[in-house]
Amino acid sequence: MRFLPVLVSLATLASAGLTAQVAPAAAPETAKPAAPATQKIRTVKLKMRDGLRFEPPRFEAKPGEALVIEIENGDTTDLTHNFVLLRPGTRETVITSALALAEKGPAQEFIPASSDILVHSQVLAPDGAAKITLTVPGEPGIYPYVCTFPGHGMIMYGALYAGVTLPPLDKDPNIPPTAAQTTVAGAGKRPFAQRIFMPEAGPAAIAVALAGSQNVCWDAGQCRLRYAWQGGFIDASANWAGNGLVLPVVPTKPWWRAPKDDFPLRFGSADAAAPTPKFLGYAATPSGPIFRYRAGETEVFEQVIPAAGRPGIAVRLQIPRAKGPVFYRAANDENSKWSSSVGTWNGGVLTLTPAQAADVTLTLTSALCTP
Ligand SMILES: [Cu+2]
Repeated sequence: MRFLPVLVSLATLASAGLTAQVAPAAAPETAKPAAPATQKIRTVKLKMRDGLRFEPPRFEAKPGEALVIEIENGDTTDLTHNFVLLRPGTRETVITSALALAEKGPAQEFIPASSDILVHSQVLAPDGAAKITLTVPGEPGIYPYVCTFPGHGMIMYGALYAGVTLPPLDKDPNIPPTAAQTTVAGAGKRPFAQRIFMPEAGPAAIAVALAGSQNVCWDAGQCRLRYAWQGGFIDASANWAGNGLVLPVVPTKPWWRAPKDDFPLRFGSADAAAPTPKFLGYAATPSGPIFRYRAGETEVFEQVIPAAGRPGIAVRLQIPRAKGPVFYRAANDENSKWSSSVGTWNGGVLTLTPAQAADVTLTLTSALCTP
C-alpha cells in the first residue's frame, strides 16, 4: 500500500474549512470506505516540547483506524520542529535523506522525497499547530515519527504502535531513552526523591518514591508528612514541559492524608503550643532521603521508609538532643492505624522520653494498602 504525504497547517485548514484526508493511493478492494462524516474520528494530541521531545513519546492505534493528529509546537526554547510519520524501521534512513537536502532543506520543510514517509506536517514555529487526518496502515507495526529538522532526528522521535503491544516504557527501544524519565519522575528508580510543587501540599514539597510500591509527599514548608499513596510515582512531564504551573499527576488516590494544619511534634507537654518548624535540608542515602529540620529549638531527623512487610509506611524519627518528653500526635482514622517501636500511646498521642526520642519508628498501616 502507498500513502500520500500531506502537508497542512491549522491556519490553512481553518481558512479552507476542510481537513486533509490521507488514504491509500491504490486502495485494495477490501479496504473500507472512509469513515462517514457523522462518525467521530479519534483525535490524538501531540506536542513538541523543550529538550527535543514529542509528548507523548508513543501512542497506540488500531490498524486501519482513522485518526486526526493535532500537533502543536509547545517548545518554549524558540525551536521549530516538524512531524514526520514513517514506515516501520525507516527512521534513520529518512533522517539521512533529510540531512542530504542541505541548503534545499528549508524550502522543502526538511522533507525528502521518500516513499517511507506516510504523512508529515510542515515546519512549525513555536506556538504553531497542524492537524493531520490519516488512516493508520492496515498492517500492524511500529510506525516511527520523527522531527527531520537538522540535528533533531536522532533525539526527537516517537512511535505509533498499530496493533502491537506496548512494551514497558523504560524498556521500549522505539522511543528515546529520555522519554521514560520525562514521564515518570525518577524513571522507576526507588527510593527516589523529587523536590516539586505537589498537589495539596505547596511549592516546597518533596515527593518520595519508597522502595517497593509506596510513595509519600513530604512538605518541606511545614516539615511534615502530608499524604501517602501506593502504586506509581508522580508523572511530572507536564510540570517540567510547561512553566511549572501544571502540577504533577499523582496516579492513585492517597490512602492517607495528614490532619490539616497540625504539626505533629510537641515538646515538654502534650498540649504545648506547636513549635515553629524550619527546614534545614535533606541527605540522600541509599535507603532514601533523611529530612533535617528544627522544631522550635530542637533538631529533628526524619525518614519515611517502607513498613517492612506490612501494608503501609514507617516514619523514623531521630531527635538526638531532646531536653524533656517528646509528644507525637498521630491519631488513627477509619482505615489507618499508627504503632511505634517505643513509647506510650495515649488517645492518639505518643509520649517519648528523651532517650526514646533519640530513635523511634512509627508505623502507619492501612486497610487500603497491600504489603
Ligand atoms: Cu525538531
